[in-house]
Amino acid sequence: MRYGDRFDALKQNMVNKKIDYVIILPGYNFRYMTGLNYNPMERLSFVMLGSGGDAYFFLPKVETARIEVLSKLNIDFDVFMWNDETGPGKELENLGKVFGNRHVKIGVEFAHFTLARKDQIAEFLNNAVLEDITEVFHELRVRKDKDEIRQLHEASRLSDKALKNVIDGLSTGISEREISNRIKIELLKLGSEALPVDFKPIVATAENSAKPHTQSGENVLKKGQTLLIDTGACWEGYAIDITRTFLIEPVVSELKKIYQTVYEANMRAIESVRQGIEPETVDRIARDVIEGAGYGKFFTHRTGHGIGLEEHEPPWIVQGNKSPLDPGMTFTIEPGIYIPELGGVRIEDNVAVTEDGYELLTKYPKDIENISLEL
Ligand SMILES: [Mn+2]
Repeated sequence: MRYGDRFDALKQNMVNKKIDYVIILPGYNFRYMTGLNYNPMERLSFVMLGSGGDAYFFLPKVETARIEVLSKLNIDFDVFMWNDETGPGKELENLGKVFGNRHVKIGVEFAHFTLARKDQIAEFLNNAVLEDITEVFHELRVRKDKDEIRQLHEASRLSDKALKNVIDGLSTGISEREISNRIKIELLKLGSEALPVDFKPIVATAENSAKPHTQSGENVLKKGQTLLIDTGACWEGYAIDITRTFLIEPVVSELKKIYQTVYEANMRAIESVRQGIEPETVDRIARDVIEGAGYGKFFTHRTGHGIGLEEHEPPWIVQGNKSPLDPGMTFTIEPGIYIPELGGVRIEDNVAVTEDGYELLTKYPKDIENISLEL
């Protein structure tokens, strides 16, 4: 049912933008439209939708089982299948008869539609003009429905459990990389989908935690340090993005002051979330707290980004973004202070805008008592 709705919404958008067809390659937009999650690698595979409501799945024969899933979507479609012996050429030619020599405008996702793909189907494209539809999909996906919010809640539950299990088993002398591996193992044991991006989990101690997107390495956990963990489970394609910074006692008082400042920035920004507010205002609220404490120049990134299938997606919680927040939008609030030589603190939560305010998706405790560890 909801997939049919998504097809209708896309169709409407295509009509408005005078796009005749879209071609969607396997990836998160393909998954959003069909629920199918697979990687055909070099084999040419896509769905093509017409603004008149016609749909075509172009698949290698080895993916025949996908048809069964597609047939439950409540959408009408034709299937074009090719096999490894003959290659996709002949079937592509057959599909091309749908628009023939007409000068059609075809929407593709420029970020995924490589020049190699374009070359592969150059003859099929014939007189077509290609247009980027990245924004069209961002627009379709930015307001999450009830099911999507539910997937995020489930991903959050798994994230919290994995984080707790790892923290409970922590001791000094363990390397960042080992902590990172333990989190991955816990997440997978709990049934999380394989993480969609390989930069997570970020586990960083001491000076390393002062680099917002650092790599986990050989540094071992010691008393007096910060331990920053940025991770998140993935459920049905929807990934949570949570960061907690732990203080390995005893720590110098400046680290506690920094922690409390980031905590306050995080809380104030979250509490400001409601429909109609501009993202740049939310960013400003977090920034004001940090600037007020004298750490402004150490908060070196935007306050947040949207979460969902793509993990970093609109809405961007950043200065200059004046597009008001709407119910269903989900994003991170992740202020941080990063001081070279001393360490960094980031506290990242995920929120969903609701009709009457916001809903906090990440529940892991973040008050200073709970994140101060005696190891
Ligand atoms: Mn993030």
